[in-house]
Amino acid sequence: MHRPHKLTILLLLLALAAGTLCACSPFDVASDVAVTSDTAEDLVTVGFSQLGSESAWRTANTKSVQDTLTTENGFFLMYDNARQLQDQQIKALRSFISQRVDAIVFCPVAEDGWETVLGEAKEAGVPVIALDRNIVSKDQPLLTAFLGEDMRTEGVKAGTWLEKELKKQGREDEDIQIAVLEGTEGSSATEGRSEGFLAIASRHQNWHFTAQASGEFTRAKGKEVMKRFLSEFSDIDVVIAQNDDMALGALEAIESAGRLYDAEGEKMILISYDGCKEALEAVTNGEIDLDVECNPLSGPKLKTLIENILAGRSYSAVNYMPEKIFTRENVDQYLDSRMY
Ligand code: GYE
Repeated sequence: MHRPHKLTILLLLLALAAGTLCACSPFDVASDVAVTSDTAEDLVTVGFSQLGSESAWRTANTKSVQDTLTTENGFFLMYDNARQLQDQQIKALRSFISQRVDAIVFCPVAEDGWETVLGEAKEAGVPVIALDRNIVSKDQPLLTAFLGEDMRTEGVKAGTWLEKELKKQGREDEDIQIAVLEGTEGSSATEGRSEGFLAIASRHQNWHFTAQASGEFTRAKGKEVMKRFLSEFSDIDVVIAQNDDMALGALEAIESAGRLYDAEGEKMILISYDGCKEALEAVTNGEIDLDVECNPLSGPKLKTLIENILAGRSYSAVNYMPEKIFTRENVDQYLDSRMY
């Protein structure tokens, strides 16, 4: 592997050991490991640009990568948190390229806008993996590989479940008012889930999208937007929150407005995505009716993918994480072992 970046690692590690590393360094590096020049030579350097820390899901995803790409496993991980700013992600990617890392991993905050920087990575011969979210299809050839979740299929699962649930309740011909708390605008998570759900909704003339707004994948914003929906619309049958944090925020707003049940005692149907522990508890309680899993534990698959790419072994360019759905019927068997 290229000498200059190994030298960079070595200098970073020596600086850490001497306690002289500048606190304004853009990257977090593990500080509790003693690495000698010999081992530094053997480590695979990976630049990881995480898009932010907006949700429990995101925290679990970051942890999975950090717990897997460790020095014990042969990696030197450079981590940057972009705090939802695409410009910051682009800056981090450029920095990784100039440090000649062996591979770049990034979770794209938005689908579009990567063409130039990915072209630079290609030019420099640095393989790039998009993790979790994807980028627009025209730019996908600039990626070495994608490893993430099938957001469109997640949306289809939500729509299909709602179809069955309404039938079960004998409401398949009723007018159904749906409120949607969308995620980050322009992200593949938002686009894919909306598109997948819409594919099913388009079969039902009686499903109406009463309210739709972004809750930015955060609990606080989910609560705020739901509060507004409740004050503007007296009749909401179904709430779809495109992640658990927004669902939990929305639930707080719904419960404090006393609107979980309507005058006829009919429960508002709540659908969420992710499957984090706190939301699964709300599934057990019967507050959330469906949670479509989005699997953040991609670290181990990512490790294998990077190893295959760098060793010149065959690998698949598109890789999806396995995902389930959770309802009151099956949630108990998963709750105890849920780590996030
Ligand atoms: O659902 C949400 C997160 O991109 C799949 O982003 C991910 C989404 C996830 O912040 O909680």
